[in-house]
Amino acid sequence: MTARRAGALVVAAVLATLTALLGGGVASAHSAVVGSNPADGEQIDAGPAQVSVTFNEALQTGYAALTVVGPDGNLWTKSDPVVEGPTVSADLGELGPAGEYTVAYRVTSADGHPVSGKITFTLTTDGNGTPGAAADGGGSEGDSGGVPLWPFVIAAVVVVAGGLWFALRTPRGRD
Ligand SMILES: [Cu+2]
Repeated sequence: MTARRAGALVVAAVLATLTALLGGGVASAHSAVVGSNPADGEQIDAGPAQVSVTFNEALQTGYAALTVVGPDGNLWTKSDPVVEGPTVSADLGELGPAGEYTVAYRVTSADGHPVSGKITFTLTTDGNGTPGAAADGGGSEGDSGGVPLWPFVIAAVVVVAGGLWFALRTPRGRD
């Protein structure tokens, strides 16, 4: 009887914690992307002088990253990223082989949280640009940016399962 009650309390506490964690992750006001050049999914026949991603509010200037990786696996941005107001940009210029290019960005929101993501565009005509280094050698990991949530979720699920087991294993009909 007390064992079952303790188990129920554990389940309730863990559910409350999980709700707070998930709610906090979803409801916060990170800066959001409102546009880019090239636009996501755009088909272009030549690379623009600069690649840029624009957010809904001014960004913090620290820890920005912006890379363009081509279908050849090489880095095509020609400068470090520059943050100006709501926009992060980098020099691009003439591109190389036709195909899909991936723009990966990582910036620091006005609220201090990192925001990262990817945009792709397609180059329809081969260019004569010179690529940079191979992308997978550089420091641009394809991570999701924010604090990973899944370890907390897995831990919480394990604890909930344990609490349920604890609650349900109490012999019935012996109150
Ligand atoms: Cu935030």
